[in-house]
Parts: sequence; C-alpha cells; structure tokens
Amino acid sequence: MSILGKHYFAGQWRPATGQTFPSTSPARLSETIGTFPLGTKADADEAVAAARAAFPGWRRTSRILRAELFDNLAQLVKRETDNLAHLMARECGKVVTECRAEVIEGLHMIQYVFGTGRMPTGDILSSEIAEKDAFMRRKPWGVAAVITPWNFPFAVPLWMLGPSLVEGNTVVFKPSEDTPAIGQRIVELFAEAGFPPGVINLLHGEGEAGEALVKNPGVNCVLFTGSYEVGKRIAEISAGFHDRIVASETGSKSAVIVCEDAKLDLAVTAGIISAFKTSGQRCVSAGRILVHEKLIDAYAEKFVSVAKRLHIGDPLDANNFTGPVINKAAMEKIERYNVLAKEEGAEILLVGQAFQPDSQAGKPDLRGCFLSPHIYRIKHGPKVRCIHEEVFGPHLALIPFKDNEDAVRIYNDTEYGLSLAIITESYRTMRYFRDECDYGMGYVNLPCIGAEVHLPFGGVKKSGNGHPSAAGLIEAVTHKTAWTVNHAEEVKMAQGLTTDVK
Ligand code: UN1
Repeated sequence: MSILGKHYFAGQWRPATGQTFPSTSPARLSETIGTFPLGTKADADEAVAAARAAFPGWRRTSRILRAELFDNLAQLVKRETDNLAHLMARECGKVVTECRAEVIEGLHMIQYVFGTGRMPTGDILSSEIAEKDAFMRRKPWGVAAVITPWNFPFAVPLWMLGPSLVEGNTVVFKPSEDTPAIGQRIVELFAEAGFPPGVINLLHGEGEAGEALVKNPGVNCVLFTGSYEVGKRIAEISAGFHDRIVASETGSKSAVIVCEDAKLDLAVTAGIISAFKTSGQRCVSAGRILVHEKLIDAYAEKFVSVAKRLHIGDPLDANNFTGPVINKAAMEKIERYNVLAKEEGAEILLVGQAFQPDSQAGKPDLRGCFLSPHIYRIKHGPKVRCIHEEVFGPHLALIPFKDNEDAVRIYNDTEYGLSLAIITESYRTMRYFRDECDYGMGYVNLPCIGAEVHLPFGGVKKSGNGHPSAAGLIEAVTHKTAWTVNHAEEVKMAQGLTTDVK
C-alpha cells in the first residue's frame, strides 16, 4: 500500500494541498513507496513558526522529563525495528540486515540521549573570591533545522534530533526527498512517544523547501549532512545571520592504508567493507585503498577475487551483501567516473557494470539501479580527478605507495578529510598516521566505516566544518553561559578591582 505523505506542523498532520513528489524503490523502479507534499516557502515558514511557538514551553520543561520522552521513543523503536528496517530497505535500497543495524544505531542514539538526562550538563568552576560560586551552564539556541541525507535516513536524523531536543531546542526536520517515508515514520514515532505539538515539525520537499528553511531568520542552527555543494550554500546563506550555528558533514574521499606489515586477509576484508558496503554510498566509504608497493600485487589479486563474488541484489534478501545505488542519476554519475578512470590512465582490474539481478520466485520483479564494483589500479597524481573527487558509489582506486611518508602525502592530497583506516601491526606506524593525517574518524585494523554514536562524528577540510554530530553535537546545539553568584554581604570583585564607589 502506497503511503500518503504529510507534513507535520504544530502537532497537525497536513496532506498535500499543492504539488507532490513520489518516493520510488531503487531496486524496483516501478514500485512507488508513497507520495509526499512538495514543500514550499510558505510551508517552511509555517514549520519554523510552529517550532518557535513551542520553544519557550519546551525550554522550560525539565531536562530530565525531556530525556524521559526518549525512553518512550526507545520502546517504540524496539517494537518497530523490523518494520523500520523493511521500509528502509524498500525505500533506499540498502540490504535489510544493514537497515536493521542502522535502526539499532538510531536506537543507540536515543538511549544515549535518555542516559544524559540525569548526567551533569555543565561545570562548577572556582572563583578568585571565596564567596563567589561560578558555573558553566548550557542553554539551547532555539530552533534547529535538521536536514538529512537518504543514505542513513534513520540514524543520522536521530544523531541530530536527539541532542537538539533533549537540550531544549525545537526542530524542523527535512528528510531527503529520496527517503521521505522513513522520515515521516520517525516523526510519527516521536508523536506517539509524547513529544508535545510543535517540538518536532516535519517538512517534506526538495531544494526549494530546504532553501526556504535555511533562509528563515527564525532558525538558530542548521544541522546538515549531505553534499559539499549544499553545505557550502547553507554556510553562505547562514553568513547573513551573525549568530547562526551551522554544523555540517559534507563529502569525503576516505581511505584505507595497507602498510607493509599488514595481515593480508584482514586488510582485504577491511578494504571490501570500506569500499563496497552500502554500495560505496556511506559518507565514510573508501574511494581509495593505498597499498604498500611490495604488497599491492598480492592484495589486488585477493581483493578483486573477493569483490567478484559479492552478492548484489534484492535489498529485501538478507543474504545479499549490497543492493542497488539510490537512483538513475547516481548510476550515471558513477558510470561517468568509471569511464574517466580509464581515460586518466588506470589499469582496470574489474569493470563495474549495470545489471538486473534474477528475481526470486514469489518476489516482485527487480528492475532497478544495480551496479557492480569497479576496481582499478592507478598511480597517485595531483591532477587525477577520479582519485580526488567524491564518486559515492562502488568505484575504487588501489594506489601504491613507497613508504609511510609517501602514504601520508597521498592520503592528505585531497580536499576532504573524513575517515581513515590503517592496517598495520606496528604501534609506531599507527601513531605516525594518527598524528600526520587529516581526518575526523580514524581506525586501526578495521574498515573506515562503522562509527558508534557515543563518539564524535565529523570531518575536516571539505568534509565538515568542525561541529561533529552524534554525541559531539551537544556543542553545536547549546551555548555555554557563565553564571556567577556572590554569597558575601558586600560586593567583591575579581582581579583586585576596587569596590569604592566615590
Ligand atoms: C554516513 O555515511 O553518512 O560510521 C554515516 C558509519 C555509520 C554512519 C555513516 N555509523 O559507517
């Protein structure tokens, strides 16, 4: 049954009154998941007004009571885990087991936020004056705009909604136009958990709705994960509001570095997961694997033989490793980069191909955006576009390096800095990369994907603007205030300032 999409403003579900857009399954392009209202400027303004109106009451609600609503939400997400995973698999094409893991990741954020309700939220500081008590206390900014991508349509919204709401902000949530159904399901669960009207508002739509939301002066902070271009546009618009906070995660050309002493099987498994899990469509996915020149022949052979055997097919089939890519435009972009790699002198080890997997008996026909891994070997060069630009798909370069210094130079020679994995047995080597490379998330003897919510998540350079999400987001959604109380019966000042009033 096709879902009837609705905005959610001030606790009211609002069906489309104007234009709509469909959500289509990338594995079955003939399957429409639902039809959703195409948000306009008027809708964005209404959503922000609802969030602003709800802010004073929500801010004054006990932080512990706000947190306890997340406990209600956790119970609902546990009840709905399989349904959420199934809907997500249909809507964004990730394999259902992976979708389940994503729901669990979102649940972990909810549990984390609930747990912080009774944890300290500020600091007690000393004063030069014995009778003065000094505190650091956090205050919410006001209204947060939460703009999220299709590739993590459940966990990433929760990374942002959780800290924003528990700290007392109200929100307008605009999910990706590729995954509006899962976005709407999240808001239905917040409503069922008892979050009051106006505290969370849902705005469906495309660029127009997003742009209007960001241009609204009633928005105090914008929390964004998506492309660098959109992140840059948000930053440009937001520069017009001098106290506006923008926290953005944008783009990457993440890498695995396979050192001379690496365990080969571990390095291959870490590389395959980093490059091809989620069809290479995580923001942290590896587009590059840097391999020590002495290992690269053996590594390439093993890596390609494993990649050839990967099961790519129906996202509803738990036995598959990956499903399709998100849509036809993504397929065309990835295929253009596959061609470009050859033009730029790559030795192609495995040709990425568009294909249609066999449909299983009893399941509806698969006609979707299926693309197999494209793997090539190429020397690093400063102008080689396919190893500098983000492709966001199953497109991978194996790049040889001579020594650890060379690997650091190659790794850092992109405009991005998001995720890094080092495969080594040496603690000195590990430490060298840890200190010399540009990244937000670093891993040793692991893939460069798979972060957990209680760690900060964010990048540097074109990958992010220094405000990590998940647990780290508290710094962006609150401002710190100093609160100083004098217990003496006369005024006493710090720095030896006299109090004579003459
Ligand atoms: C993303 O790719 O946008 O670290 C988020 C990971 C996941 C989150 C990825 N926990 O791979």
